[in-house]
Amino acid sequence: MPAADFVVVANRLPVDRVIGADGSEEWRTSPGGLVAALEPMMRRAHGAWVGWPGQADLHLDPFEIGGIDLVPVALSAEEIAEYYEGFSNDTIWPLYHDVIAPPQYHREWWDAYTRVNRRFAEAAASVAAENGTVWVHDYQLQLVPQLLRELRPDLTIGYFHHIPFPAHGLYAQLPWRDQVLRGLLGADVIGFQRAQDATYFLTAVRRRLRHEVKGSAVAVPVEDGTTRTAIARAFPISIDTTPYLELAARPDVRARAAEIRESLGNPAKILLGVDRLDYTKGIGHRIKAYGELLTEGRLAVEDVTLVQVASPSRERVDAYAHLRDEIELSVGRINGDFDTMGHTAIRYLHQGYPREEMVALYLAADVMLVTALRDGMNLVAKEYVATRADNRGVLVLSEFTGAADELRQAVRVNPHDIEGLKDAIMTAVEMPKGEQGKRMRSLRRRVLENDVEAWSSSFLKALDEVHPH
Ligand code: GDG
Repeated sequence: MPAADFVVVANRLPVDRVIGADGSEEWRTSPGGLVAALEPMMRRAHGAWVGWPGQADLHLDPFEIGGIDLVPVALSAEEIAEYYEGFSNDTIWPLYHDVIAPPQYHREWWDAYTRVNRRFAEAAASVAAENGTVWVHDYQLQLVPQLLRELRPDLTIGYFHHIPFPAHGLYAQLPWRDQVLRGLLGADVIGFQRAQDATYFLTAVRRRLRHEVKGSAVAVPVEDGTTRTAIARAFPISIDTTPYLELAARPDVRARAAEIRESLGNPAKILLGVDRLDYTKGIGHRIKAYGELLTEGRLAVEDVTLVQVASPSRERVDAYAHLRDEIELSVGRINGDFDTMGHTAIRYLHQGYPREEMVALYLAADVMLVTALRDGMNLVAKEYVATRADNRGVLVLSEFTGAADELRQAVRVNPHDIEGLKDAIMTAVEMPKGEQGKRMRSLRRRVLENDVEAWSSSFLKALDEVHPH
């Protein structure tokens, strides 16, 4: 494979292995904002993508799909358990989401994380062209920037952190806190979702490593006694708006939205939640508030239905298995108490759906509930807004999401405050059309002007400014 001028490094390759009915195998690109944002750049700059192909012990040679060179990194079943499910999803994920669930600290998990990060760094080092650019993504790979810099000092290295970065008092729990900061500081530009995340990171750098910090610039000491500059600041991610606009305008998708409403018994209002089944998303808080509104008679099951899509996620991690039990118990109780033969209180769907169906749901929803307790950005909020070309519908948005910094015209909530959440749901349900339109127009302007293409361009521009070639 020829050397690549632009390399993306992410935990997962942007493809899924599909086995046909006749047993034949093929790879299909998995649609996602990140791929869409980077594809043009990948084609232009001769790009490669380094990542895990999604199955244990799959040792594959690099291959090409849709004009992108894919460089698979193999992981054993034990490494998946320790590096991915363990350190990434049961140590870093809960710690960085404000310890909503208790983080587990295990030295073997850290060892596996270090080992696997090194493997990713080596793979990137082997495909990147002289003086090329490498963009590393997310919390599974925080050590890669520094490891890669050691192997290839000629490269320009960017890192983007998709999840929150915690306040110092919490971050300080991490037994390997200094190593992780040094790992990230191997990048020329370290991007975060919110200004607050960047501030927390810079505080940790100042307090733990005692490096000089001026504004968003860190003076990182290098071996010869001099320093190099690493920039840490916010680059709020967004969505590829085109497919959402197109799907929302398609007659069959619009007909499907009407059919969904019909099949729910034509309630006056449909409320919608769409989340991976994750304890950060505040699904339980949302259901609790909704259940109380039914109990108090402020809402009636004949008039409203809550559709909750909870797509299966990380089911082998204990905290997720417990969460599922908890949510399903409360959904069952509420439905048992309030359902009638013709109406259901909560239509709960523990399934993943194609994007067409998601857009039909967005179009059917009068109120979108995003009540995350902590969320890096929350793209669902932006997707809902993008699809509402009719300027109708209300977004209820937790102030603990990155999206809350930008989507100022949403109905803002603190999901921990159940009374406040109930009032916000009522405000949304009762909002007059005129006010819905005023708010939605402003929300849409924001999302359509700041799409994922604008996000990747601004990140790459910042990278170019620090390290011009
Ligand atoms: C992380 C950060 C940050 C969900 N269920 C289905 C489905 N989805 C799609 C949504 C959306 C995506 O998955 C979820 O993105 P979010 O941003 O809401 O949340 P995370 O998965 O936690 O993502 C987050 C993000 O990274 C990007 O930086 O915003 O804060 O946690 O696109 O639509 N899509 C389909 N079927 C489903 O059932 N097709």
